[in-house]
Amino acid sequence: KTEAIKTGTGTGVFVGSVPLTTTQSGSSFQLKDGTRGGQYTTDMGNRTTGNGTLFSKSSDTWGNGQASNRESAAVDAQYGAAATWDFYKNTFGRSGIRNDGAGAFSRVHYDTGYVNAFWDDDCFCMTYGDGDGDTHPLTELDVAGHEMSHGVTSATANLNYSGESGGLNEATSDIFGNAVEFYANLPKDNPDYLVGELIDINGNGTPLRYMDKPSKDGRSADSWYSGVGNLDVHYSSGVANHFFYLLAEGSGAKVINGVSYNSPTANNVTVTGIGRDKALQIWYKALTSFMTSTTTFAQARTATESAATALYGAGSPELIAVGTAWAGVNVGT
Ligand code: ASN
Ligand code: ZN
Repeated sequence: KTEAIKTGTGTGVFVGSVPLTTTQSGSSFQLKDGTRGGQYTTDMGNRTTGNGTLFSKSSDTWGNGQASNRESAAVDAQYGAAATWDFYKNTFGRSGIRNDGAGAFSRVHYDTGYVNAFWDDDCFCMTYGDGDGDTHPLTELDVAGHEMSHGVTSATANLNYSGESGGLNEATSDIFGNAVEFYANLPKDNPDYLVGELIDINGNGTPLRYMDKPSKDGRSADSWYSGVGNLDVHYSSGVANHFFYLLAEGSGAKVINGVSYNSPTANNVTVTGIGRDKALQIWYKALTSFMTSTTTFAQARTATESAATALYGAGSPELIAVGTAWAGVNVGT
């Protein structure tokens, strides 16, 4: 059959109405993107094995915004993979998760009542559950960016997923996941420093994590202490999430896109932010050039200082801000 690259329209649960790059194959359309490494989305049919069935139909209009329509979560997933691709390409010049031009596929409707989403290096694929009661898919953009960034970490620093390096691994995913949300800048998913604020995983409308003050979730660390590496990696991540927020936005109270933040610091430090764009360049350079599988928070400070020196110069205000932000989370003071 003749294949052609098309532009369809989708309405996701969380992304709202968005354009999607699709494939026409003969008389049918597929949720497959020939412009970004062939990324596609499949329906797992609530199974946990196999790779599901490619979304395919006779028109190029997908989903209706309701979770009960099986295409809606697929629209979110397909858009999330595209936005993540574009974010890495246009921000860092990275071509796909492994920087080899290969696209990752996404699997939706995994299992029943599955309240998680995960990246898997082996299938080179993304998987989403439908959440509690199969009515709350985990397909928000910052989750998509978070999970696929686990693939980027695997392909680069390969931070071990336990202890302090595990916290850095998780923080890397939160940092880049939220950056994908800022990159896409969708009216229906206001960019913020909250993780998973739309998926209502707690059932009371609160986000999963807060980067300005990680302890707002009741469990995450705001700053480093001896033994922070014994926390679950989703809570020790707070140290580096908080560092990143401070570096980008600075300490104290701030309103960004209508969301109020108030970021405290350790050691009575005042941090002046250098902006999200520079903070992202520093984190990416540190991850891809200076961190290793066993990097600790103290070594992450050195890695980001090396990155800031390489990018902005010795004695640059950016380098000084990196040190101040780490001091604000009690690392290396
Ligand atoms: N959603 C989880 C995460 O990315 C999956 C896991 O436990 N790795 O952190
Ligand atoms: Zn994660």
